[in-house]
Amino acid sequence: MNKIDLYDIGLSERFIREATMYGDNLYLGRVSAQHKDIYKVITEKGEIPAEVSGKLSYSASSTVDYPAVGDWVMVDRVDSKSGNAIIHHLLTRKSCLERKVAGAEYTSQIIAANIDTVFICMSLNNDYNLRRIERYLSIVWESMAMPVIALTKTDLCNDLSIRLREIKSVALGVEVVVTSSMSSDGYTDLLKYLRKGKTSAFIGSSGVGKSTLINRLMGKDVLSTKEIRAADDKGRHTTTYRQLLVLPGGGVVLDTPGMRELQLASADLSKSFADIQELAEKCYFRDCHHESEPKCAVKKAIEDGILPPKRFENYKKLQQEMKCAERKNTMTAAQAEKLKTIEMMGSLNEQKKVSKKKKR
Ligand SMILES: Nc1nc2c(ncn2[C@@H]2O[C@H](COP(=O)(O)OP(=O)(O)O)[C@@H](O)[C@H]2O)c(=O)[nH]1
Ligand SMILES: [Mg+2]
Ligand SMILES: [Zn+2]
Repeated sequence: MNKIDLYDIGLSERFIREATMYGDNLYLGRVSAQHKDIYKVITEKGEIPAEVSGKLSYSASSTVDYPAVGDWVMVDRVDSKSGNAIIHHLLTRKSCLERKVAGAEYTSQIIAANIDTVFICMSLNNDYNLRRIERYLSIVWESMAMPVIALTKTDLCNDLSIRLREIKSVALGVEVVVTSSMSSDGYTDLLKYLRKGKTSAFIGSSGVGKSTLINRLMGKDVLSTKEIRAADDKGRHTTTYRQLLVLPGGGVVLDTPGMRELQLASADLSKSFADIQELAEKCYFRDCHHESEPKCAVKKAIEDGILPPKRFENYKKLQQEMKCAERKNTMTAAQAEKLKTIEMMGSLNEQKKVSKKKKR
């Protein structure tokens, strides 16, 4: 096996500096896949299976404290000759794409860590939805990665210029690329974001063509496409397997299969709705809810036809969702804290009992 240059797959000085804190007996690696408790980690000697140490697992208070795909970690070996490697430490994430797990009370899940560019994929036929773009943008801005909108299936759209104008009006200051799998150069606009050492993630509804795009970039079919068919959408999310792939032309990409609607774990509306936030500063009341307050600049903009009402409704909806998610997040932290205290008290009592017994 050739030696892998970890810089090619996203390593930077920042991680190396942090790694030196952990001494000489551990090695740097990047999580490339996860399957339940077993991870795959790319080290300088290749991709190896790994699991987290008991200590890391014990100190984790929620799922976000566990390694996720894209994470840089410290492992105890670089090859798998002697069984699974042990992941001892998780290095600080520079970006982190998070979502709320559908149906779960308050669990959020890391979709991917240390991503530079997130391609928000949307097809120009069935999946086209401006409100969804606003949602995805709010999530990606929060992640600290750079969003780029990748429109797919351009071949199935005959009013591209209208669509582009609509999208640009909701995706303020975000770059938009158009792609099609029907022409051989239909994905070349993505290439400028995919350089050696850069990591990109593809997110978007099932069936929009994420895997197809990645296969084109890889130059071969590494991902199965057409997993989900319109006619029987449900129950066909066979793969929920996320993996980092190293592109032949440099750069690392991550497919995110099997995701339904992306629910907010946290979001940053200040960039995705910069226009509304700017208007709000002109409201008469500082804490204006833009409902029935007098001299509301947001309501006025809607009346004047400057701000589309649907955009404003979506803003309110996402804001509400964010509040709920935040409430639930703080609840978890508080509960986890309480649980720890109870456990600690329990073990203290045990210790006391033991020492009392000893005295007698
Ligand atoms: N017409 C057309 N079909 C496409 C395009 N991209 C993908 N498809 C088709 O859309 C279906 C779903 O694609 P897939 O890559 O599996 O979507 P994913 O679920 O986002 O990974 C497949 O049948 C693809 O062949 C495109 O640009 N144009
Ligand atoms: Mg796919
Ligand atoms: Zn107002």
